[in-house]
Amino acid sequence: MSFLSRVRQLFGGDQVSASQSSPSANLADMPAAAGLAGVRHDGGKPREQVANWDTLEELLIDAGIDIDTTLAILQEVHKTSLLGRPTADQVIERIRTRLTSILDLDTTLHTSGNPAIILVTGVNGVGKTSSIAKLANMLKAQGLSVLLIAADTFRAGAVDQLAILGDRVGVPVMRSVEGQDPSSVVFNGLQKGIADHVDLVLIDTAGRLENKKNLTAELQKVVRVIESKFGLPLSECLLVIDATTGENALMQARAFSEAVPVSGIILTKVDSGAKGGSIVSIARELHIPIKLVCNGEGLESIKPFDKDELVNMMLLSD
Ligand SMILES: Nc1nc2c(ncn2[C@@H]2O[C@H](COP(=O)(O)OP(=O)(O)O)[C@@H](O)[C@H]2O)c(=O)[nH]1
Ligand SMILES: [Mg+2]
Repeated sequence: MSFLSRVRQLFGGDQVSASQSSPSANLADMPAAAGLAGVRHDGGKPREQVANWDTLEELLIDAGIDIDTTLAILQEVHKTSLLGRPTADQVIERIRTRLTSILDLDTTLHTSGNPAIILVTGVNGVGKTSSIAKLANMLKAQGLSVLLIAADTFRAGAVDQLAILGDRVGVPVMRSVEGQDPSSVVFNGLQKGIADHVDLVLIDTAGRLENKKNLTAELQKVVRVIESKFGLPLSECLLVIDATTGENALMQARAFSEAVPVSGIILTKVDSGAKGGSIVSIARELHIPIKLVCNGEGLESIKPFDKDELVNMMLLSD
């Protein structure tokens, strides 16, 4: 059932008050969440209505939004609802407005440079390598010449995977061997990219966050090589987040943005039915915009981020 339908159940339609409409009278038996104690002004309100706010809190958390962000959203929604009982549509509109404003960040993808350099990071399995192929395909269709650099030298098969995808897209790949220092692959790749006058270089990296210290050092060395050996700025440092990841996504975003200057997010697997609410937490806490969204396995399944579409996905999808 969608978020909207659940809220309709809780708060009723336009004309109906919360206590009359709620089919789940036993909601009143639910314990009030301690966390909202400082937020609520429940004095004199029916217990069911209090419970409705608790359930609303659970719905937001179920959608992947962290507790702090959930409380901040509810605080605002609740504040503006003190006069009279809000209807479901009013509650949804307030949540929609709040989510949209949190996601309202600059989503421009920077693709110009000499060459433009886009570093792609993220933990294993989130979709870095496939997103790079999709992005290369998209940028090639825009008339840009692209070189891929296979700097995930940690995982066996990672280089072959990128090479196969590069072939499919029709763009060259700077290969590496397993265990090679990623920054040396990037060095070789950039030399080739500059010599060949490519417009844009996309760099694939390893993502074993469980060995955070090494990964951080490795990524920082890659950035140093680009900036100091070539005097080139990073056009983008994109972090790939899997929409099916819950609260852990915020931890991933914190860890990577401590290591490298993350400029945007590629949100993958939105076709999986996940609500992707974790992205709201990331936007609110770290102000990192989503720049691209992937919704399938095909090369074409990448598109620029649209905040209204994502908010609809969170509120309207089952
Ligand atoms: N359904 C779906 N699958 C995806 C999407 N993006 C990546 N995948 C799949 O996720 C798996 C891991 O992707 P990969 O690019 O190898 O992740 P990496 O380890 O971060 O490089 C692969 O099976 C991809 O096909 C997406 O947007 N939708
Ligand atoms: Mg990969």
